[in-house]
Parts: sequence; structure tokens; C-alpha cells
Amino acid sequence: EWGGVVCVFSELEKAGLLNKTKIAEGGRKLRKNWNPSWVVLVGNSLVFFKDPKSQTPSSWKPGNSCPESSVDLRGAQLQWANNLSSKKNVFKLRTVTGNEFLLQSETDSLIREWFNTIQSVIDRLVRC
Ligand code: I3P
Repeated sequence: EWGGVVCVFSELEKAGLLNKTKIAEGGRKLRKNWNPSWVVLVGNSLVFFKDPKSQTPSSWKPGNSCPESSVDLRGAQLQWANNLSSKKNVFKLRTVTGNEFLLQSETDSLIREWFNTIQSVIDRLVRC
């Protein structure tokens, strides 16, 4: 069972609901399309899942969920980006491949936690 393998080799750092839009793909700008996304930080990846209505922290299992996409955090850059949106509490995640995402939450403390946790994973990956 892959779920078990994932649990053995990587640490589930954080999971929760954020608003997400992709704004660039390989450096090419995309039109914004904000949607709620179930976001899971596991190992060196940020994984996005669709249909957050059926996903709660206690019921989430890697084995019975379908990831929409995932982001390798090695070499990624994180920055606050309130200038890039009319929404509050927005940060931008840029991957080495030039994909850019905005992530947002109405809850100040929650978005700060996400920012700090993702940044600590990025920092850790620099050293290994
Ligand atoms: C966009 C939509 C986005 C908005 C974006 C608009 O319009 O309203 O929510 O981003 O602003 O262009 P449309 O639905 O017609 O694509 P924010 O909510 O982040 O402000 P932008 O073009 O200034 O990025």
C-alpha cells in the first residue's frame, strides 16, 4: 500500500484548506482562476487536491485521494504578494521550473503558519 510507504519515508508536515490560483506555467503568465484547494505538505512536496468538501484532516489518506498536482519545494521561492491580488493574506510560491502559485487564506494566523512551514522546508532542502 503506497499510503504506508509514504508514511514511512516522509513526514506529513501540514494539511489544510487554502485558496489557490496558478499564475504562471514555465515562466508564462496564466489567467488567474482562484479555487479552494486541499493542500498537503509532505516531505519535499506540496500536493494539491481537488474537491476539498470531501477532505478533512482526519479522513485524508494518500491512498484514497486523487492529487490534482504537486510542487517540488527544492529550490522554490516564497514571498508575500499582497501587491499581486485584491485579496488579503496572499503569498507567491515559485518553483525552479517557473511555475507560480498564489495561496491565500482569510485567516491571518493560518496563512502565516503555512508561509513559515513551507519556508522551513525550503530552507531545510537547501542543506541536503
Ligand atoms: C480576475 C478575477 C480575479 C482577480 C483578477 C481578475 O478576473 O477577478 O479574482 O484576482 O485580478 O483579473 P476574471 O475572473 O475576469 O479573470 P484577485 O482576486 O487576486 O484580485 P488581476 O487581473 O488584478 O490579477
